[in-house]
Amino acid sequence: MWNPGHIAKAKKRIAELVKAVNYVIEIRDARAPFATGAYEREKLFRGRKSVIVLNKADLADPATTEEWVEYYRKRGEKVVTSEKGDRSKGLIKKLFGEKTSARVLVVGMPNVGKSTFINRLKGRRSLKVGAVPGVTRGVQWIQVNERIKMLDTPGIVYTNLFSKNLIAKLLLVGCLPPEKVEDWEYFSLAFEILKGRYPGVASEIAGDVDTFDEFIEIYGRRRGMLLKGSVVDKESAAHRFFYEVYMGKFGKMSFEDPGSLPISHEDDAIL
Ligand SMILES: Nc1nc2c(ncn2[C@@H]2O[C@H](COP(=O)(O)OP(=O)(O)OP(=O)(O)O)[C@@H](O)[C@H]2O)c(=O)[nH]1
Ligand SMILES: [Mg+2]
Repeated sequence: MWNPGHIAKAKKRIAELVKAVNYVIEIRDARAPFATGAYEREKLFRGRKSVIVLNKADLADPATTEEWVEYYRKRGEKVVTSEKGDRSKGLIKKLFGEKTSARVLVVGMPNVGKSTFINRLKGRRSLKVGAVPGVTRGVQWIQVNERIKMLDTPGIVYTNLFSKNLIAKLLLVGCLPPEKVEDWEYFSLAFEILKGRYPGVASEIAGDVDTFDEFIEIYGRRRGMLLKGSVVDKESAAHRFFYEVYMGKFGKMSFEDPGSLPISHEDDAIL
């Protein structure tokens, strides 16, 4: 599975850099806040004050996001939501209140919107962002305003992605590039999760289908993704389909809710 050298390196650097900050902002995807927290949180943060940001809230089901906010608040976590179009001033107030100064480490999985979030706070695009995981490769300090400095970092994940459910959900929100998913089983599982929660997405495209194989055959043909002899290029079609899902093309969707959680990512592995 996907664990390029730069992720392992990034974790090492983060473990060092956390010593130089007094605040950690943890960016998660509002569509799957549990799955997108699958990294060594306690080990990395060393007891620093932290806040969970449920980002891309504009792509998630608003009622489910509300449930997540409550869930984390009840557990004593500070949590805020963020979405496309949020203004810098309001966000800074929500995050820091009247605090005089802060040095902040921004962490999270690949593609959850870390760099975008820092740009949003700064009020202009100073960091490179992109629609595929793995855009930020190194760490970089950004002066957000006179009193707040932020450190952008590359995306991190568990070194060992042991849970199939977890992999499927990370695929649905774009933390894992579909091209790097070697086993078709993960596409099928992700499709089951999507179809279980939003049956209309599959049926609108392909009618009444049971399996991902049947679905992608129809989807690929409708998109004209054909090889020689009019055979559907299933692999490319699958990649394109999951790209469209994570980019929010099929509307607002949430892939987890607090009521249906395993207790830990380790428990998720045996489900
Ligand atoms: N709809 C929506 N898209 C967002 C939001 N935040 C970020 N994005 C998009 O998500 C993609 C990833 O954004 P980045 O800021 O590059 O994410 P990152 O976490 O820095 O990614 P890496 O550096 O690859 O780990 C880009 O296409 C952004 O435009 C959001 O709140 N809403
Ligand atoms: Mg980035």
